[in-house]
Amino acid sequence: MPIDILQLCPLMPSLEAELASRYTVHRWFEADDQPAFLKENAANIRGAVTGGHVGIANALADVLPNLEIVAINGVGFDKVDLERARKHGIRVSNTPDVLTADVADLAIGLIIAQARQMALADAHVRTGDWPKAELGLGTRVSGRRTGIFGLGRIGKAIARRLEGFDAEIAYCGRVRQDVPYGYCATLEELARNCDVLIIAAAASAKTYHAVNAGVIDALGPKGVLVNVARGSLVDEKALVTALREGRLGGAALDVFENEPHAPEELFAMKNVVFAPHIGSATHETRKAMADLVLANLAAHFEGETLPTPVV
Ligand code: 8YV
Repeated sequence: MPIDILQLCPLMPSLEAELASRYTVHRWFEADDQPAFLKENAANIRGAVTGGHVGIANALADVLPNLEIVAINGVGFDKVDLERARKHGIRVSNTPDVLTADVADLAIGLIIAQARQMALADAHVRTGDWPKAELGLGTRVSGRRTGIFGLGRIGKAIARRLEGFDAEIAYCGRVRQDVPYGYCATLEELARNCDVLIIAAAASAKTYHAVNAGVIDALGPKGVLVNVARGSLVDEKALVTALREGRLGGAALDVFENEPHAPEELFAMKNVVFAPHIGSATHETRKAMADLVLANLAAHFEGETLPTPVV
């Protein structure tokens, strides 16, 4: 008997094809009549595949009585209620490590793009403005004081890359670590002591809106906020207000509170750089993530230990 899997969001075509060859896949995000779908299929669903930014709502998990595993195609598990999963004996897996380098690369790319006005520079050439006027000056990246909030796998990979830019590196995290970087006990202290603040911490109830108006003001009118973690870590309203009032120097954002929507108030600001949540979006990494999703599902249904378990 093929195993029924619920797919909660679009996935890379090759992963979708592989899933379809191994399981009976139900595409939840395309179900027109969800109540009717559940009536017919809910009892058969034994696995769910979802994105890190999508997770699974408790309201849905509650009506899947035979759900055994939630395989997340991403490292973040903030959209899955782990307590509930533990209570109901549901396994949860994610895709750590394989995306670390890409997310760290993007953080560095965003820092440079914001400081050296890469998007404006590109447009300056394409639109034919170059012969008419010079592009204004940017800001030096090398040697800048850089703060990292969250010195986990991704935070450390960002720090290693920043070493190559002779950056003065400090961090703030759950614990002080044995690393050659400055430690700040609070995020506000970190913000006060850096020019670029990179958010690389996991999203949780504890880190919700960790970057608030106080932190933004501590970063100040010359400071730049870079977020490659989750939108929920930043109070986006406070960020928009600070940028509008010139109380913050700039921002480079890959993640937002209400994806796929970024705050429109920022669209015209030249000191803001955007990316549409592409931290892990390379062929190489998405393939490695897909392999892990498949390996976790296969291990579970064969009664083996999960390669990358969260629960
Ligand atoms: C992806 C992510 O955008 O790893 C995560 O937690 O948010 C990203 O890698 C997403 O999960 C792809 O499904």
